Amino acid sequence: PNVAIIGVPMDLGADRRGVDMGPSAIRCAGLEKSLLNLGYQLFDQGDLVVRRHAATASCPSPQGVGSLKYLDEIARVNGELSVAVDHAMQQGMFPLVLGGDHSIAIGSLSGVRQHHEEVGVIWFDSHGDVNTASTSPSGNIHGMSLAVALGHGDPKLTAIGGDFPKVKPEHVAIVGARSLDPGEKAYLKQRGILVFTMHEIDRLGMSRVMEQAIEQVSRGTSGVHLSLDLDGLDPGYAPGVGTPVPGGLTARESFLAMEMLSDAGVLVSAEFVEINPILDHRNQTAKLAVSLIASLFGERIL
Ligand code: DIR
Ligand code: MN
Ligand code: MN
Ligand code: MN
Repeated sequence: PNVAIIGVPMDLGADRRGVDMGPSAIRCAGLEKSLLNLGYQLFDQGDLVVRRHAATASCPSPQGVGSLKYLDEIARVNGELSVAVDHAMQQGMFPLVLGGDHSIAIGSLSGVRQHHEEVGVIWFDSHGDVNTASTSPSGNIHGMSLAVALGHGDPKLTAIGGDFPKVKPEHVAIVGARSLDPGEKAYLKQRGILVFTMHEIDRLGMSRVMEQAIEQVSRGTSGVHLSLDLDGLDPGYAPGVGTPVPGGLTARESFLAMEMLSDAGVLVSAEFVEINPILDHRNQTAKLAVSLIASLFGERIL
């Protein structure tokens, strides 16, 4: 089993510097060693290039403007990511994408879609990321990427890798939601998307939630993509994220989710996003991400 690592130092989708250092933080936390120990062969493709003109390269960057901030560069990078994921899968490798902000799910899912006509998605996040330009309170594209994958958004984004929806609503499960904008609630209800908010996780427990989530995204699909936003975890465990939301998943619940997903044997690709090392304590969040990745790739306690 070969793993292709693709780093995407994207921060334009969150309009906040620091999350561009995510791929380095995850590598520094020992990703390679931990996957090698599990018997995988790694092909680290390095990082895609994210172009920043002088103004957005400064720190803090001046606030972007408009309802789709930095649209053109985000579209360009996601086009490249789609191709990189496509190529990795063509070579029989499992693409492991390191963010970067969550706008990169657009390219990841577009790439996976080239190999799986019906792709399931576990969207692990405190947010829904189903805003569009008209519902977004921020104009930040990282809050729109799931909607784009479902076919709703600016054509420059929805057309990446082909002008069709990359995912169907019935093949998606959101896990960990606790911060949804009004337009997102309407969007999710209208399309009947399966959302396990913190309420369901508390009532049912993560075990039953993941059973149901995996069942939903596996039915009628040939592969499942995990899109894991570290802010799905409680900020007590994952403080190094740009938009922390209290009342989140514990490390234990998150490990169980990874183990169950791994045991299901349906996963074809994954991404870990939104780690911001300059908001972190001693790279704690990236280290947690590496442990979660290890569980996802089969590491067990005994
Ligand atoms: C908010 C925040 N819903 C927005 N979204 C975030 O700006 O659209 N997603 N942080 O991960
Ligand atoms: Mn997100
Ligand atoms: Mn989030
Ligand atoms: Mn179907």
